[in-house]
Amino acid sequence: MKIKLYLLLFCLVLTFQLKAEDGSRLWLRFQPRQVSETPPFTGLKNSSSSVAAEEFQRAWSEMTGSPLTVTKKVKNNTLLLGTIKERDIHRLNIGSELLAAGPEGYIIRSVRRGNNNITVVASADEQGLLYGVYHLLRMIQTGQPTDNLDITEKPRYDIRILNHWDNLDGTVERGYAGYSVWKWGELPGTISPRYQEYARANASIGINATVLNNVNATPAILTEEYLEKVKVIASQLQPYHIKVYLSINFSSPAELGGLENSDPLNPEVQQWWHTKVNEIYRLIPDFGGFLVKANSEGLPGPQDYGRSHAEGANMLADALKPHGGIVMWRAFVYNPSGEDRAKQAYDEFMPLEGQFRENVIIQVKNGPVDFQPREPFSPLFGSMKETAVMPELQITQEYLGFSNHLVYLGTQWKEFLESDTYCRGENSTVAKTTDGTIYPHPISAIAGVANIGEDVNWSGHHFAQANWYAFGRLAWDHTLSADVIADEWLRMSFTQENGFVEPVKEMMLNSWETTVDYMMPLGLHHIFAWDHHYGPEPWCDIPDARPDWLPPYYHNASEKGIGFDRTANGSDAVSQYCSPVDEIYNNIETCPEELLLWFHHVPWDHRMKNGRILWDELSYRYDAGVQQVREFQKTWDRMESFVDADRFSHVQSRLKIQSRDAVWWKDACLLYFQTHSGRPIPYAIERPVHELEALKKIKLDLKHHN
Ligand code: GCW
Repeated sequence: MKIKLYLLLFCLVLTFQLKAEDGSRLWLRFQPRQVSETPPFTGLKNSSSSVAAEEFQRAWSEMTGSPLTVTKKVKNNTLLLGTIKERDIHRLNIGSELLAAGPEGYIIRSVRRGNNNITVVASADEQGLLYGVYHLLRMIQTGQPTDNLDITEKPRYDIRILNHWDNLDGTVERGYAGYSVWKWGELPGTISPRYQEYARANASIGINATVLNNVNATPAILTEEYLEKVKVIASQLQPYHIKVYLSINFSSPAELGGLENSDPLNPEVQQWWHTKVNEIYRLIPDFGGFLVKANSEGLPGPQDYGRSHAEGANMLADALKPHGGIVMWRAFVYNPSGEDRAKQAYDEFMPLEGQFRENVIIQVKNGPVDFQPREPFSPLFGSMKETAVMPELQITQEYLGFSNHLVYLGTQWKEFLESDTYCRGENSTVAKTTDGTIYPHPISAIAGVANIGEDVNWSGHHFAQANWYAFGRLAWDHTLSADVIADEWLRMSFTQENGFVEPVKEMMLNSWETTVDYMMPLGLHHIFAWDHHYGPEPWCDIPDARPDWLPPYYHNASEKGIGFDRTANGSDAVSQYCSPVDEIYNNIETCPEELLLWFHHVPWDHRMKNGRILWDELSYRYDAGVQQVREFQKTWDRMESFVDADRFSHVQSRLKIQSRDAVWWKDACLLYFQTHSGRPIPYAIERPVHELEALKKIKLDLKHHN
């Protein structure tokens, strides 16, 4: 008897612990345990969108094991889904509120009708209804009460868009989750079930647009053959209100159309684009528009013909305008000109402000250089007023340990979005200067470079899913805290047990600063290994290479000190910021220490605020990063009983890599910079375990991951 009981218990424990999870469902896991004893709903009355109703019903049956049937009459605990036209919703007197919330906004309200409690999810349009349903589901999934609701929501940015850097041969530039999700070879005939899964996941976090192909675009994407394929993907995403955009190659008229050139002022070129755009809209009536990387890193652009970025962008905008399409024109431009790379985008684009058409939006990376572990915000934010500007964030971890390191980016993005540009006085945050609050423009948008690939778990590292999730949530509402978003994601993706959520959330919230510490503390930047951007190579010096692609350009280490002098005495990049930000950065006493070596060349014995000299502080920071990753390992190992075995060991083994890499970074940087500082590594911290010469020999062949 006893043995049987043990066996039974053993089996129960086993089934609970070993239920394998591969991460493929992302945060859309509707756990049976998450529904309270009395189900809040007994029926669903649906007045319009079938997708919203289907999504709710699907989740409901996963949670309860029984279907939520559509009822004709509103009874107790009915969920009522409807757009503004629905008579029932009209009677609730929420028509004007719904109109104010716009087509993507929604209201969720608990109301009493006679003896019945009903929950209403209402919107002016079907899109909002779908978002409202996901909101309600999220509340159920995260264990929040749903019996007394009064919620009104609408998105902060109009366009919330993913940028895929996916090539037509199936590789993904800077992608670390396998090959592309887009199966160009199989399309248009074969439709991967993943397209719909992708659409659901994005819609559930409010993402409403996607650029399918790499900004390093080939003209081939605009051939009839490829447009037919794009059409099929678009049709899969459309029910979830996700618009498709394409990256274009500026030389397409010459390369594809056989024209003499691709000069934007050439009438034949203009005509070519008009015809091409008409062709696209015939196939895909809700097509969004173009994303353009031009005259950047060797790609063609209007400057090849002596024309400006504005002339190039406007030509495309004119072709798209009759269809309601837009141009997202990237400001990521820099040349080996002798001018500080960090200044070049601003120098190039500020003189053009106001010259762009209304359906052009300038897409600006968060920082002035290139998605470094930490950068100040780009000075184009706040300064550019006449032309709409949209932030570009990098979800894929090109410079943050690929899919090996656990780095939650919600904290990084919040720091950026809340940075105060002061361009319209205090509280002109990056978020407010781009979401339409301070500078109203016909469109507002925010982009994230996707970390999605064909890996079963979509993003390579299970925790990298949190960055996809966080991007969507912040694009919807940038006032949400990084903490709240991490909390939601953990509860939906793993479990609601606080014993798990609290320590793991703390780990997530610390993870970005930790990575900055072991990679590039105190404002150091771009000291990565040549080309692949994974490991450290601060010594890297390749003869004939562009100096602005080499680490010494950025760290300037010598026996005198370290850092890039961007003050008024140096490159004067500080002057691109509005007052008083320019003065704050310019002055070594007021410059935030987190950005010290970004803006200043600092002597090794400079006194930091905590009393340490710079060299010692740098050493302590690197070491703190290493120690912190070890803490993450301890935290995670304690979580074993809360997590299925597959995901547990996956994350555990990646934390081991992260831990080893952190030591690698620390040793490489400290041993190398020590050759300049000539000072001992403070004796209180852990000693290096590598030889500098051995580290210099490491050459990773990571080309295929790019
Ligand atoms: O950071 C650099 C990347 C390139 C990328 C480029 C860009 C798509 O290393 O891989 O190209 O930025 O953003 O255009």
